[in-house]
Amino acid sequence: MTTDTVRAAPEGVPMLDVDPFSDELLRDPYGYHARLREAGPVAWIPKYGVYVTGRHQQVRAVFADHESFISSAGVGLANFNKEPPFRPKSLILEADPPNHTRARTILSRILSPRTVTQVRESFAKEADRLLDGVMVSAQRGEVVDGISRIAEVYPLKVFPDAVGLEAQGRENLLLYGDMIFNAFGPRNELLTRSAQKVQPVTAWIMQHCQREMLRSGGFGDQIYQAADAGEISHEEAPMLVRSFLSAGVDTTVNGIGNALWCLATHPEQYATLHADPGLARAAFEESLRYESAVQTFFRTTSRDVELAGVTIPAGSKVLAVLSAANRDERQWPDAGRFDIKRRPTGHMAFGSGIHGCVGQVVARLEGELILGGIARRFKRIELAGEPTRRLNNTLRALGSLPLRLTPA
Ligand code: OVM
Repeated sequence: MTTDTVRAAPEGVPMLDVDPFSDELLRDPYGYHARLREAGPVAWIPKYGVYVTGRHQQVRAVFADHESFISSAGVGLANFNKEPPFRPKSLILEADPPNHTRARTILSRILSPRTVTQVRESFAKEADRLLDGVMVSAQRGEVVDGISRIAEVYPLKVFPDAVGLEAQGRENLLLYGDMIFNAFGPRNELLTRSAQKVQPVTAWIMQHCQREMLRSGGFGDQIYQAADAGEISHEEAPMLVRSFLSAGVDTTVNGIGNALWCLATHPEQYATLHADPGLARAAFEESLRYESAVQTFFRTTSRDVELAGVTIPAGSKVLAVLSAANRDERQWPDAGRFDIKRRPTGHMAFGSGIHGCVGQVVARLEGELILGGIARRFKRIELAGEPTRRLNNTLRALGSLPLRLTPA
């Protein structure tokens, strides 16, 4: 089956004749998101023959009902019950209970709030070190690229350090992330191009999931300790380390990059943050709502299931547009306004339910430390040129973000 198969909308379901994975809509998705929410609580995309929802209530309902909207058939467009997965399935992302529960229990223990108190000091030191270097550039009057100097550097340092990965070759993590997040979409140009490097990058990733490659005591080693304790098999352990290396870098890179973009384009909001750097955590949270790094995930129906009055037949793919839910006026007053004082509890940028981001405490720590460090050092943050986009089927990503940072 090709992705060009056009299928008529099921009776009573509004049709949305768009390609959400086209360059045009990936570049600027917000007009289509508004049309998606207006079309109805559930709509149909003929190009891919999938159901789609972009309202907060329904996105939340899909994630809440993990027995009807399953993950084991893949959380991308591809249905793993009909075609083989492009890589061995993730033991946590692409799994349902009870298998999912075993993996989730281990990862949520390793990435617990207690862990965050343990790594906080070293993460803070690295943020300070990085931003002191940015300060030197700013004092010289140089334009700083918020992506290559800040957003890519910081997560690529602190998270792999915590996992226990050697320093050499970490750029592979960015290439791998780009590829797997493209692979949740259709087999378009974007996927084809990023998948060209798949062999050497995948080999590097899998090699670095082995116990001998991981510092003792790090997040990776702790997975092997769980295997020693009999919670998972020793064959499963490297696959769970792979989840760290898949989900832990490109997500936070873009969470931070998008937050910098939000602040640079909303000077009055940055002034508020600069006046009270204690708002850093709230500012990061609002930027996740407003400009979500992970835009979409699919689910697959395990049975005929009703969603907002529409009966979705078993075996259907359902596209949940997290970023559209995050700007749904039904949920958020003045949804299109970036407001760091909003406290957007219940946003969908980390998903929700049993598959809700297991690393969110670490992601928030990284965002808070970078935004707080910037807020304390700089009076203003402004665009010094046009940002460029790095298009990805799932991630909202910037390729470059030229910034003028004014020391306080
Ligand atoms: C995984 C995985 C990969 C990508 C994303 C993700 C957002 C998880 O391999 O488990 O969660």
